[in-house]
Amino acid sequence: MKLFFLIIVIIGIQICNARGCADAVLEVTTGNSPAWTWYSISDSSGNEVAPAGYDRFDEPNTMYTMKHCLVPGEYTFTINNSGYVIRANGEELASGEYSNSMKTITFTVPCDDAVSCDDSDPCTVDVCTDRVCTHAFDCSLCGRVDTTVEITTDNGGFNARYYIDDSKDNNVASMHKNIDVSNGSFEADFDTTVKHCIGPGDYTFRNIHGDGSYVIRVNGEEVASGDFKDEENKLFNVPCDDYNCDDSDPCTADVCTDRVCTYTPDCSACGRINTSVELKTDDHPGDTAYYIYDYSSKVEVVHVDHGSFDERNTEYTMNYCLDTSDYMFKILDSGGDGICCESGKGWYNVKVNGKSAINGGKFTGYREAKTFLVEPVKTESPSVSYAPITASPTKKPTKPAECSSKGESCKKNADCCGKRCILQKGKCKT
Ligand SMILES: [Ca+2]
Ligand SMILES: [Ca+2]
Repeated sequence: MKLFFLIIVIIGIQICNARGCADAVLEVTTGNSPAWTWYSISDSSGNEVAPAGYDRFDEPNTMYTMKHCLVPGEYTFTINNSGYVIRANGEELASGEYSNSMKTITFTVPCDDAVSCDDSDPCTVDVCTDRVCTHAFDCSLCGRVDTTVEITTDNGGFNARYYIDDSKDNNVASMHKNIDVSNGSFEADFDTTVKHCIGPGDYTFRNIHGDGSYVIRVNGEEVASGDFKDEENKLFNVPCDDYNCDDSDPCTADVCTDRVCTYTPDCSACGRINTSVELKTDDHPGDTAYYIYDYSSKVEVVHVDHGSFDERNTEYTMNYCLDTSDYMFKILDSGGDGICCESGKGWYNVKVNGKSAINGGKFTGYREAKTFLVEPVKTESPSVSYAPITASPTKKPTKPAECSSKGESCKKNADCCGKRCILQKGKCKT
């Protein structure tokens, strides 16, 4: 006679106090080989919200109780080598007898009202109907463009996935489709159309796993298509047309020309000053790094790490919009011999408003640091003589506001009777 010792173990207690979040209780009953028991819960976007890998369960024939906080919606639940019961706020949603193989099912956490259905996505209308949340896309709500992906899969369709990344490699949309194949429906094809709202710009469609094909349409117009292959990358563009170009960067001017967005750096748009770092690499570009920090507050504003440059003896230009202040520019060379001239003739030139502020490249050791001033463009009057420099309230160091007479003391490079104060000893000479 076989004796089953049923011990109840409670792990992973969470307090569900987030808005609309249900107390989901999962009871998992292990079999004779608890080491093989694992489960995973993914939301309708394919994001894993409650994973439990191997080695979590070690008692045979034991019921473990796990708590998770799940917002209303549809979930995919995969479990291996176990029996299970899923409850939300005490109501049983799904259950299954012990099975020594892997099972995948879907279950829905019900909603109470539209508020509990809020998916934080401004492009969807969130409604609770018959206790089920729906999130219908309405791209006009968020000023984005109606983009659909039509997928036709065949035998591999049980695990079709794709991702859409923007030109900065940020993922903006994705789809995972897991079909339950436990009934052996390998021959079943399925077609599906998935809708997204994405902004104008260039995108990469990456599909991973599955067979079949896809068509991407923007406002109903086909922009890309292909076969599902492992790791296929396909570029496509969402035109701007009537939609606003907006890269969320206040320091760029966003313009739609011939249905293509351009984002031109414009530091004046955000009240800052154009500062560029021009740099020519030497024979070891990976050795070079630099950063810029505010000299007074020591706050780092630019950080370009080792490995950011990969082309030898090549000129790079990096543009930044910086606030008026004194800054420290520090360049690093992990080779310890500067970027000139032992191996290649590298250099750097930091420009403020297009004019060189500091430059160099031939330094010994691992680093060189120089300070420079970022200030607004000096306003000059159309007359022949130099006008007093218009100083911003935070500009430093302060420049003399009035012209000094010949022979008087002056600061080097300051205005001095229509010329620049040129003497090292600081006397005006015109
Ligand atoms: Ca929404
Ligand atoms: Ca912008």
